[in-house]
Amino acid sequence: MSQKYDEIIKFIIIGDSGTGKSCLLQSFLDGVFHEEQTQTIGVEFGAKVVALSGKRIKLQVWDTAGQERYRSVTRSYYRGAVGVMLVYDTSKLATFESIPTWLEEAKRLITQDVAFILVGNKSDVRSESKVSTNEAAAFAHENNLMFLETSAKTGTNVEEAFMQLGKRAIQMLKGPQGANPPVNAKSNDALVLGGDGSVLVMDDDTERRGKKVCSC
Ligand SMILES: Nc1nc2c(ncn2[C@@H]2O[C@H](COP(=O)(O)OP(=O)(O)O)[C@@H](O)[C@H]2O)c(=O)[nH]1
Ligand SMILES: [Mg+2]
Repeated sequence: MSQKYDEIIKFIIIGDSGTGKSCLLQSFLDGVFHEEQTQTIGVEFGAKVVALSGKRIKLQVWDTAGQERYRSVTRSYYRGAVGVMLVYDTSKLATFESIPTWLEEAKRLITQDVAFILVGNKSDVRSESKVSTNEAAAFAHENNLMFLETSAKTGTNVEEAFMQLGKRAIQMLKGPQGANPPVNAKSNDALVLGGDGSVLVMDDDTERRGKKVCSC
């Protein structure tokens, strides 16, 4: 079923395998955490219509669907993205140390303006080797990224992370003087507008694909 919306924008989620990317997407879409997710429930991407800047914005969020395990996230995955969620696991330092590489890769492959949010997921996990919040915040500040710690398990800050990224992306698309607004997509599910003006063609069947991507 397609919901009515004014504009549609593409987000992508990147970061090391096991950081909770698929769970974050699932939690955002459904508002629940699937601890024992079966192999068929995961999605490669999902969409949700949200109210932002007085408009109904369809956030179409792409999940790497396991490609990230082999560091083989394709160029087409990045194409047209106006928002990037960079995810690390707050209880695993190595996943935070990978963030600069993911950021460079995204900047290299996305040629248009794009908004970034750094997300430290699994904030519910108590760990002695927890990634320092201050250090992550400092990295985010230096690199002009927004930053939030989330838990896909409890739902803490999940909605906020997507909404903040949405707000920043919309502001960016509109430009400082409201110039360069995204073309209205009306209620046509077949178009995804990229920040570079590219149009990706979708059909309703691809709206939510049932492949194994989340083991949460
Ligand atoms: N405690 C906790 N576990 C999580 C959270 N998010 C994901 N997980 C678990 O982390 C594992 C990897 O999650 P998944 O979404 O498949 O990671 P992905 O490889 O980045 O897509 C699964 O076992 C999840 O149950 C979270 O916020 N808290
Ligand atoms: Mg996944």
